[in-house]
Amino acid sequence: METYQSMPKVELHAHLNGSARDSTLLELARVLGEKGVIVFSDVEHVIMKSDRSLHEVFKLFDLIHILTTDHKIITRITKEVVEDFASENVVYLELRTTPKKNDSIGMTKCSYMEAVIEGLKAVTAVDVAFMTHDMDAGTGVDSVLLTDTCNGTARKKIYVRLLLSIDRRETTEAAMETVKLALELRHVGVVGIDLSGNPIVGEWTTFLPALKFAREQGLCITLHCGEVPNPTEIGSMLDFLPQRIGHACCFEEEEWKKLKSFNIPVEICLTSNIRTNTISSLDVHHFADLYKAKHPLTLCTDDVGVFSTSLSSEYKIAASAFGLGKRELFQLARNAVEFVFADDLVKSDLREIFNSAAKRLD
Ligand code: 6MZ
Repeated sequence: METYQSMPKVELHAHLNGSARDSTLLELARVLGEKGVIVFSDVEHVIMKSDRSLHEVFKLFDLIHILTTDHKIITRITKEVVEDFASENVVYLELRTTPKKNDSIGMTKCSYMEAVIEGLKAVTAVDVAFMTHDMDAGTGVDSVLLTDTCNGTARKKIYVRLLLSIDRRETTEAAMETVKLALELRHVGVVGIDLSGNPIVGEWTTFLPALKFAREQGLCITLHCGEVPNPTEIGSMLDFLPQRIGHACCFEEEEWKKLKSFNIPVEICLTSNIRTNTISSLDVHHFADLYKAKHPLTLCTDDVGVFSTSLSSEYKIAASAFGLGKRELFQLARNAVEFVFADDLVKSDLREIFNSAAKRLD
């Protein structure tokens, strides 16, 4: 495990609220239990349950959203999630979250995102580079090296970029509002749009106008694609030519052909796919075929908290399930740099980070 922990890694598919620590969720549940808003013992059981169907996962998200409905809590969770990823040597994190509106507590999609950005600023354990002008204002490559050896103390650094998620329950107007917000927040590291949420809810055509607009305006797009069998939707999503897709579990022959011919990178979430029974076992997971075909792919966590995993664990699982060695996994992590939504300056810095790490690889 140490091998995978110490290796620099790139995380491109992590949902903010799904990555919250269990300990934080339990603490929040206890407080709401004391206030009589929820029954703590019922909630504790749901949070600690380890095996969940895809349907149960979305019920859990509804519960998590009850626990995290507060600006201060969003800030805290963001801070903790970034610290957790940085502590396992994730050098670039693309964190996605669904901006939420809640009139009863004066939360708008914009104030929700401000709370997320506060969380990025609140991180003290590591240096966080998230403003898009960090590079211009900084000293180039030196400003983002993995460690800063001034005063003899090594400080970790992590790049964070944000994706705003459109929930499949949303209307065209709500999706458009999210895209407009993303455009306003580009200077604080918002680089793209994700389409996620319960895959059996909503129609592709509802989100298409907002996604098209996002693309016209220069935002990058990643789509949750093929979490359930739905050939028509999968075909339309691939024809849209998103920069990346997540999961790609329930593809048929035709769809694999299309994916490969379009060369769209896939965000692979092994533990999530197995825990939700979207894929029956790692022996039949599409990672093996895509890897063999040299199709662009990247290992990701999806929801570290919900699925009790970490990016290092995902690497370890891939190593043992698919018989890959340390060098192959290092190369897999390194390849992910080419699929990040951040600009070329960030990419070239990340390449540098991997180049120096490669020299230390024995
Ligand atoms: C689809 C998922 C997901 O946005 O509140 N989400 N959507 N498939 C998945 N795989 C199992 N995991 C998470 O984070 C939680 C939200 O992310 C989406 C769901 O919409 C969930 O409500 P945020 O930070």
